[in-house]
Amino acid sequence: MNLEVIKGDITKQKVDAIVNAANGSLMGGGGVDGAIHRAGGPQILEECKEIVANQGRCPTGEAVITSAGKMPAKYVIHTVGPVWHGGKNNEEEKLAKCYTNSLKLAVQNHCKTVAFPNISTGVYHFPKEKAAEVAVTTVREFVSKNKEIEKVIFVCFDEENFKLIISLLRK
Ligand code: AR6
Repeated sequence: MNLEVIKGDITKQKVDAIVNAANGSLMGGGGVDGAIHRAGGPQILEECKEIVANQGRCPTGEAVITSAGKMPAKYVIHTVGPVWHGGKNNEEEKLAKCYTNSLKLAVQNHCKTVAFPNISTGVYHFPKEKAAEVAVTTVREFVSKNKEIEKVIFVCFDEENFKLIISLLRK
């Protein structure tokens, strides 16, 4: 099985790339974004500033890559999840794009192991059950077609997401 789930802190993962649930400014924030910038140190923000200077804000569903500073991972892939507005604004499609575009960037940078947080399920209020379905379905489809990715770990910070992802991975 190349899909795994753990309960824990994504900043501690020894993988090629960890994914950050960022916002379009790429200037940091709370939640997992804050934890990643704190653990990685100022280098990550410097690289984000350079990206914004070159290409502007990161649109929802897209992803960019920086180094991981002081964390054990090699890279941070910053993706911008959709804010939940009731489900009629293509939120599911946008969330799926976060997973696909992050994995595409991982492949382009020769990453074999990738860890994801539960994108959009914090302050962006995406319903956790729907978000877990999108995450598992999208990642499963991608890894079945892209053999370069050897392992994807869903790193859940809360019990509810952990249980949802486990039950979907068992199916
Ligand atoms: N490791 C893994 N998961 C974590 C960690 C951690 N250290 N800390 C929190 N989570 P959120 P969003 C989980 O709010 O909803 C930021 O301010 C958390 O339990 O971090 O995509 C950005 O700058 C939740 O399940 O991200 C944006 O403005 C999940 O990470 C905005 O929040 C996502 O929660 C993005 O909102």
